[in-house]
Amino acid sequence: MPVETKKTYCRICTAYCALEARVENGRVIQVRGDASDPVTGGYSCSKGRQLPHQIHGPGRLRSSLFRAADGRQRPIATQQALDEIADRLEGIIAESGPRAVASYSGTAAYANSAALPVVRAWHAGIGSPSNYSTMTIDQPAKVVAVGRMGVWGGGVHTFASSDVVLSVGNNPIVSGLTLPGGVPGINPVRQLNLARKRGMKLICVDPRRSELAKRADIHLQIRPGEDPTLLAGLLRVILEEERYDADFCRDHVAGLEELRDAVAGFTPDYVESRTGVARERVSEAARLFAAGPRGCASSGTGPDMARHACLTEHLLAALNAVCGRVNREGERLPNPGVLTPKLPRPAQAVAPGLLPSFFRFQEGPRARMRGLTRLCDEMPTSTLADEILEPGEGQIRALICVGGNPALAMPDQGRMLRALASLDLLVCVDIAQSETARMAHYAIAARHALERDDVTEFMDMFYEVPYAHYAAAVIEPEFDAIEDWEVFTGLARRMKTPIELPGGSVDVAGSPSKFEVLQLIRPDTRVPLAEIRERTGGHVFEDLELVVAAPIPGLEARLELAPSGICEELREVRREAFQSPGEGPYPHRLICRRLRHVANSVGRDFPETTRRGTTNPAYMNPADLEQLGVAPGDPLEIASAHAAILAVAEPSDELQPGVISMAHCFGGAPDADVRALGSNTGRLIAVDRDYDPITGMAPQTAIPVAVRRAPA
Ligand SMILES: Nc1nc2c(c(=O)[nH]1)N[C@H]1C(S)=C(S)[C@@H](COP(=O)(O)OP(=O)(O)OC[C@H]3O[C@@H](n4cnc5c(=O)[nH]c(N)nc54)[C@H](O)[C@@H]3O)O[C@H]1N2
Ligand SMILES: Nc1nc2c(c(=O)[nH]1)N[C@H]1C(S)=C(S)[C@@H](COP(=O)(O)OP(=O)(O)OC[C@H]3O[C@@H](n4cnc5c(=O)[nH]c(N)nc54)[C@H](O)[C@@H]3O)O[C@H]1N2
Ligand code: SF4
Ligand SMILES: [Mo]
Repeated sequence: MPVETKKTYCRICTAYCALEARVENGRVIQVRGDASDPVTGGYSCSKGRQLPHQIHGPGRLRSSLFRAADGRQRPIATQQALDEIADRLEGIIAESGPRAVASYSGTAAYANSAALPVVRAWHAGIGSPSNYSTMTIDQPAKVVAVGRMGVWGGGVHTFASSDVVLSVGNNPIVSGLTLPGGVPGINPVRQLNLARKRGMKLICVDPRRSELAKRADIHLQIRPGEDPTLLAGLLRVILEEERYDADFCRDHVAGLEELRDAVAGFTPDYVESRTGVARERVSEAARLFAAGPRGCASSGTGPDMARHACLTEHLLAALNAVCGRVNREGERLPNPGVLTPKLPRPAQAVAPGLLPSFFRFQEGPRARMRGLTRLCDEMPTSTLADEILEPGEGQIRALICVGGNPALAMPDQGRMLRALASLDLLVCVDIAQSETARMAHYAIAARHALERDDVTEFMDMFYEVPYAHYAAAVIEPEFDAIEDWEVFTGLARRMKTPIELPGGSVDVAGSPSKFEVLQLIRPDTRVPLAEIRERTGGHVFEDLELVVAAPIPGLEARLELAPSGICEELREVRREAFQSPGEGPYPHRLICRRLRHVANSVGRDFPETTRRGTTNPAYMNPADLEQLGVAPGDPLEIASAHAAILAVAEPSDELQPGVISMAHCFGGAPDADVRALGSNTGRLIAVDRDYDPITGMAPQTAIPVAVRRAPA
C-alpha cells in the first residue's frame, strides 16, 4: 500500500496548525507541520504531532456504549443508541418540559466548525434554553465588556501594525490562544521575533515569569488577582499626565470624567503596595503604552479567571479607547474576514443595543440560582451543576455533553460529579474514554477531527491576514463513529423537531453532508465556501479588500467608559481590604496556567506526556518549599476555604514566594494517586462563593490557599 500525504490542520488548540498527514492503509501514521502554509509556516507542537496516537491509540472510544442493567457499559450501534436517547428525551420533555433537557459543549465542540451552531439550533427546535458551553467559564468577561462599552466598528489595531502591545495574563507561546490585538498564538515565537525586529515593544503582566514574560521589554510581575488595581493605576497615569488621545475622546467616548474620578484613588503608592509592582515600573509601562502611536491592550485567561474579571476587561478596553487605538476611516483592514458576512466596518462606536444577542445579558430566561442570566447566547455554565441538583420546576434531568469533559474540567468538581451522577440521562459524545464518558448512560463514539471536514471558522476574524483552511477528512473511521453535529440532526429527525440555521432548515430527514450544513451555517461569506474548499491546504485570499467606512448616519454612539456598575466596582476595589503576602489563614495564592504537553484534559495519555510524568506539578518558589520543609517531588496539601487537594511539589524560580501555579483538568477520584494522575484544582473552587454577579464565574485563579507538607 503506498503512503499518501494529505493536507489538514490540527484542532487540538485554536492555533489550527496546518499539517501534512501521512496515510497508509487508511491509518494516519505520521503528521508534521505543513511548511508551505502561508500562516502557520510549518509550525506544530508535540501534541499535534501525536495525533496518530489520539486517533488510533488505546484511549480512543471505538464503539458507542450504553449502561446495561448491571451498571456496566456495553457496546451498542450508534443509531440504536440515538433511538433510545430520543425516546428518553421525549419522555423527559413530556414530564418536565424542554428546559429539563440540557447540553454542554466543550472545547472540542468549538473546534468542530458545525457543532455549536447545530447544537444551538437543536435547542431552539425543542424549545429548551438549557444550552451550556465552556464560553461562560472561560473568558465571558470579554463579552460583557463589549456589551457594556460598545465596540468600535473598525476594530482595534492589529498585532502586526502595533508599536506596543500590553498583554495581561496570556501566554500564547504555550496556549496558542490568539485574541484581537494580542500576541498571536500561531507560530508565536517567530511572530514575536519579527515584531521585535520592526521595533515593537511588549509589556507583559503576569504573576509568573511566563514564556511570554521572558520575552517582554517590561514584565510587571503582579500579585495574583490584582489586575484591576494595576490597570486603574495605568489609566490614572495616562489621564493625569495627559497622555491620552484627547481628540478621539472628544468625538467618540463618553464618561471620561467619571472614569478619571473613579481611578483617582489608584495612586502609584497604592498600586505598588497592593500589586507588588514598583511605582516607577507602573509609570514606565503607562508611558510606553501611551506613546504608541499604534498598539493594543489585551488579555488571556489569567485576569478573566480572577475576581473582578469584568472590571479588568472593561479597563483594558478603556485603555485602548482613551488612547484611540482603533482603525480610522479610510484605513485598510488587513483581514476583513474570509468566512464573515459582507458587513461594512464603519469608523464609529457601535452602541451595545445594536449588538447581536451574544453580547447581551440580564434578559431572557434566567438561571434558577444566584440571579444570573443568559450570556453569550447560553445559560451560565457555573450554574449547570446546581440546575441539575436543585429540585423544582426547570430542574435539568438530561445532559448531552459534546467535546467536553465536565467531570474533570468544571470548577467545583465535587459538585459537578454529584450532579452528573444524579442525572436521569447523561449522554457523552467523545472520541475518547474520558472521565465523563465513563459516567455516561450513553457514550457516543465521535469522529476524530482528521475523520471529518472542517473549516477554520472560529478563528476567521482573529487572523491577521484573510486566511482560511478547509480540510477534508483525511481518513474514514475504522469503526461506527458519528460526527458531533449528526448526533443532534439524528435526534431532531427522531423527535420531529426542526434545526433552523441562518441559511435555512437542515433536511433532518435526509442525510445532509457536512459541507451542506456549513453552507447553511455561513450562507453569506466573503469568499464562497466552495472556493475555499477547492484549495488544498490553507490559503490567504489576498484580493479581499476592506477599508474602514465612513460613519453610518443616524447610528451615532460613543464608547461608554463609565457604564452602570463600573465606577461603583472601582470604588469597591479601592475600599477592599487586601492581604499582603503571607497574611491570614490562606496566605498563598494558587494561579492557573497551561502546560505545553496537554490541552485541558487532552493529551494526558499521549506517549510524550507519560514519559515526562503524568502529574500536574504544584510549581512554587524554591524558598517556599524550603520553608515548608518539602523536597521536589514530595506531596503537598493545598487547602482553600472550600476543600483540600494533594499535589506534587516542583520548584520554580519563575514565581514569587506565596504563589502556586498549577494546571487544571487533572486528577481522578479524590483518593487517586496524585503522582500518577495529578490533582484537580477545580475541587478548591466553590461556584456559590465569591462569584461574579454578571457571569457567575467563581475565581479560578488567585485562589487563597494554605499549603503544608502532606500529612503522612
Ligand atoms: N480550575 C480551573 N478549571 C478550569 C480552567 C482553569 O483555568 N482552572 N479553565 C477552564 C477552561 S478555559 C476551559 S475551556 C475548560 C475546558 O473544559 P472542557 O472543554 O470540558 O474540557 P476538555 O478537556 O477540553 O474536553 C475536551 C473533550 O473533548 C474530547 N474530544 C476531542 N476531540 C473531539 C472531537 O472531535 N469530538 C468530540 N465529540 N470530542 C472530542 C476530548 O477527548 C475531551 O474529553 O476548563 C475550564 N476549567
Ligand atoms: N498547551 C495548552 N494549550 C492550551 C490549553 C491547554 O490546556 N494547554 N487550553 C486552551 C484553552 S481552553 C484556553 S482558554 C487557552 C488559554 O490561553 P491563555 O490565556 O494564554 O492561557 P495560559 O497559558 O494559562 O496563560 C494565562 C497566564 O495568566 C497568568 N495568570 C494567572 N493568574 C493571573 C492573574 O491573576 N493575573 C494575571 N495578569 N495573570 C495571571 C498565568 O501565569 C499564565 O501565564 O489555552 C488553550 N490552549
Ligand atoms: S495543539 Fe499544537 S499542533 Fe495542534 S494546533 Fe495547537 S499548537 Fe498547533
Ligand atoms: Mo478555555
